[in-house]
Amino acid sequence: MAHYFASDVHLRADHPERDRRFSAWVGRLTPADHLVIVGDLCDFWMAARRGEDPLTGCPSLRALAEFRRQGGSLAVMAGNHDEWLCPAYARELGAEILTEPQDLTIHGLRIRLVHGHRLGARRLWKAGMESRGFFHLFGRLPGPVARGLDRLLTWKNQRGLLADEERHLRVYRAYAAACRDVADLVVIGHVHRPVDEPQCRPRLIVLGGWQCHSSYLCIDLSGASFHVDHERVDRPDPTALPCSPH
Ligand SMILES: [Mn+2]
Repeated sequence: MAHYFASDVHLRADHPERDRRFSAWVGRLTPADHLVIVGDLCDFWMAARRGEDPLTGCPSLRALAEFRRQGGSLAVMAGNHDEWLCPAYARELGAEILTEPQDLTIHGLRIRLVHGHRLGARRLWKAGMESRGFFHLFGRLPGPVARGLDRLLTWKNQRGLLADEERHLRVYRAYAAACRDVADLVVIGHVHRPVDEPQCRPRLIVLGGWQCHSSYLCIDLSGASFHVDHERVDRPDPTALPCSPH
């Protein structure tokens, strides 16, 4: 029995390799395991445009529902991409929805969980995209317009990616340091570059996105171990750069 944490899978129908890889990983969990998704399980594009019927055609969501049906424990925290999909996660997947910040103690290890987009590093225009109004508007746009907007946002995110990641990581490190009285381990998502800083107190782990690797945290009786697996990415998304935007 183990506790697993992953985030930023960014499931979307036009990236089936990522979907297959994550669903295979979920399929290897046992019914005695616990899984926490720390935000952005689904990408905004899918969340906005398939909100009423999220399970159809998505192997990863079906795998999560099956994991839950067999007795596995599933909890999901909202990210900036999928906040409006949380009622569907609860209804369709049987997931417990976690609010942030979330504090857990597992085998004596005190853990602070947040997705990371609300810690103060994101740009104001991105915060505007998290509103329910924008979500519904995007969901009603004609397909070609939505895809064009999606490509524009991806391009804009990629342009400033390294600086953006560094800005977030500075904020994350300060946040983790401020949690030292309440946590031994601070686990954050949103930034897609996986980071583990075991020398820090508390230890900071950025779970990393699933665009071009599989990464997750496992906590069991032997402690906390962070896994980043590049080898299972047999066919990376052709559009993915070393790390993709959050
Ligand atoms: Mn995010």
